[in-house]
Amino acid sequence: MFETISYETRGKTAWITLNRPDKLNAFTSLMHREMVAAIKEANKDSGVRAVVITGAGRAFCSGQDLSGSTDTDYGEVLRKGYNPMVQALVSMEKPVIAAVNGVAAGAGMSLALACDFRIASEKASFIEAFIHVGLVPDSGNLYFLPRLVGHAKAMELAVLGEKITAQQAKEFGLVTKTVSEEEFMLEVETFAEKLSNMPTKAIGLIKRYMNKSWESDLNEVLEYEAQAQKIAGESEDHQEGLAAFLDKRKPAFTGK
Ligand code: T3D
Repeated sequence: MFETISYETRGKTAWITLNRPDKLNAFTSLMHREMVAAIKEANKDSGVRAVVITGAGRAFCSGQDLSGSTDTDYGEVLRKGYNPMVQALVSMEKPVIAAVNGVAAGAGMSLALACDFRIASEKASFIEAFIHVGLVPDSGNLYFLPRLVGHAKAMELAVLGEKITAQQAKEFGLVTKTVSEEEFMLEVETFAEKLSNMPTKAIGLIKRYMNKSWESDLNEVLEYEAQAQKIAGESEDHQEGLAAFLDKRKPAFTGK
């Protein structure tokens, strides 16, 4: 179905794997289009309640393919390629995990930052590679990075472009957890399964309004919370959560 990525569902989780291992999964315009199609597919499939994005081979993603591009207007590359991908990820009201199996460089790091959670293999590393080719961080990197690590650290990473280890990324608050190479996939599967059994609607609402909160004042956020709680309060999962609490049993959420 896809040339540059693979897409499969396992249980309630959709797995999107960047699949150009000989180029360390570098982005091409086809990969942008395929990513958007895969994200939309996961979004519209009501059986999918968590999404994992990872890389084939030893890398997560090395950013823009520097070997084959004939595009000279990078603004258009971003508007047509990267930006729709980031927007599709952020607007998907399901949890998205970046399973960072290896190096995440340039726009590959941006892709990881645009996900809701990052689990890093001990072998993973992160590099704001843009500066080394005279470019600026893109694909939401300037938005997400300072929000995740704070302004000072974001400036340091973006301007100096030094590679950081998974452990450093954990210390800076970039990743949820780091896991040994041997346990990495099992840990990602377990984490995705946990998320996929949670109240998906409520997670989607948290994601929607937490993102909006960055551009809002307190009164707006208070109103967003009221709107979100009205929707969550009318969900089947809320009823199930209440019933399970009263019955002293584990809830069986369906995502509805
Ligand atoms: O349209 C636009 O350009 C604007 C948008 C820009 C967004 C961006 O992402 S700009 C930043 C682009 N990415 C980079 O600058 C990263 C370039 N790659 C590296 O710095 C290093 O490869 C890594 C730090 C990612 C990994 O280093 P290492 O030592 O583990 O591997 P390597 O030996 O450098 O790479 C292995 C192979 O992958 C090698 O090919 P070969 O020699 O075995 O045939 C290398 O050329 C290839 N490769 C790695 N990254 C890319 C790539 N090929 C094409 N594009 C790449 N980005």
